[in-house]
Amino acid sequence: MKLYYAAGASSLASRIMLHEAGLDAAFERVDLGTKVTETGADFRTINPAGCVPALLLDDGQVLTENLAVLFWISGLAPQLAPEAPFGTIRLLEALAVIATEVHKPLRPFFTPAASDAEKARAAVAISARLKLITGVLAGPHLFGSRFTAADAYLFVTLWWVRHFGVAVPPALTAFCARIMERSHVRAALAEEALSEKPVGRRLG
Ligand SMILES: N[C@@H](CCC(=O)N[C@@H](CS)C(=O)NCC(=O)O)C(=O)O
Repeated sequence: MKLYYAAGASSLASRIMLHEAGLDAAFERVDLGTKVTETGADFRTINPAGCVPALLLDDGQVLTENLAVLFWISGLAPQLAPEAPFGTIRLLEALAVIATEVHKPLRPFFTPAASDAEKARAAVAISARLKLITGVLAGPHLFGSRFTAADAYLFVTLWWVRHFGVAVPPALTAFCARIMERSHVRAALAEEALSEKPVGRRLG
C-alpha cells in the first residue's frame, strides 16, 4: 500500500499508525499547493478532493478521509484497537470528534484570509472541546493503556493547536509529551523532517 502525505499534515497520523501496526507501506509526498506528487502524478486523479491522507491499497482501491484511513489501519492491528465491549464504536466516536470538533474547526488558522475574530471564535470552540476530551482520557491514552488511532490523530491535531497558540489543558500537554516518547512517533516525525515544534505551513 502507499500513503499519500504532506509533511506535518493530518496524514502524519496515518503514517504513525502504519508504523505502530508494523505494516509495510510506501510514502509519496504531495505538494498541496500544486496537487502534484513527488513522482509527478496529478494527485487529483488519486483523490479528486485534493486532500491528504489518501491510502492506495494493494488491490488498487483508494481510501480517503482521516477517519476512514485510520479506522481501516486499526482493523489490521487488533493490538491497537480499544478493547471490547464497544471498542470499535468508541474508536469511531473518538475519531469523529477529533475530525469534526478539533481538526475541522482549525481551518481559520490555515486560511490566510481568515479574520482574527474567526480565529478567536475557533480557538474558544476548540479549547472547550479539548476540556471535554480531557474528561475522557482514561490513563496514558484516550482508551487507557492501549495506544490507538484516536491517540495518533489527537496528537497531530494538538500539534497544530499548540502551534497556533490555542489553549491546551495541561492534561493534554502531558498527553502529547507521552506520545512523543513513542519510538514509532519519533520515527514518523523524522521521516517528515519535523522537529518537536509544529510547522506553520498551510496544511489543515
Ligand atoms: N476531510 C478530510 C480533510 C483532510 C485535510 O484537511 N487535509 C489537508 C491536510 S491536513 C489537505 O490536504 N489540505 C489541502 C487542501 O485542502 O487543498 C479528512 O479528514 O481527511
